[in-house]
Amino acid sequence: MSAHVCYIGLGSNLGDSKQILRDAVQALSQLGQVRCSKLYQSPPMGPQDQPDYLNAVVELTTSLAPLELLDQLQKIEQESGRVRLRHWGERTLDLDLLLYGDQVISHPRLTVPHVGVMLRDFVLLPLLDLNPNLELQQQALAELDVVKTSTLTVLADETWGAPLA
Ligand code: PH2
Ligand code: MG
Ligand code: MG
Repeated sequence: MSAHVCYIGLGSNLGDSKQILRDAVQALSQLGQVRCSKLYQSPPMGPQDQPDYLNAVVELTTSLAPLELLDQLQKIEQESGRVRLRHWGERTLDLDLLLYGDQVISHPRLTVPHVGVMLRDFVLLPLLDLNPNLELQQQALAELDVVKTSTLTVLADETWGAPLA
């Protein structure tokens, strides 16, 4: 079965977010080969009366089909004890399938590329850590204004997700 290079957005702003994201990287590594972006702190998009988020992106090379992968992502979210209090509000773990190879998917359960990819600095900066030349709809992501003007805080380099020795 052929492998696909996918990108998954990770976010958390409830609980021990760094440990929750680290555990998520370990769980994702059971699904294929992983590479981690840097770890970022970002102000909340949506309701402002919620804590800052930790955000990162994982590159996953997997032979799972898109909906199989989505099932696994939702399972990891649930197993992390996911709590989601309101739309665009605080949550313990959010795993978003951002890109699946260069496929365009429009399905009741899954839209790929993810609607937020071109718009959100907390997705774009970590994506560019992993693939600085990434293009979407013939647009180099590194050239987007939202990237050039971003003020996200880098909390840790690419080694943050590696298992502790
Ligand atoms: N996720 C949300 C809502 N708002 N804000 C930031 N900075 N990062 C997120 O991952 C995020 C958010 C719901 O998924
Ligand atoms: Mg999300
Ligand atoms: Mg989500």
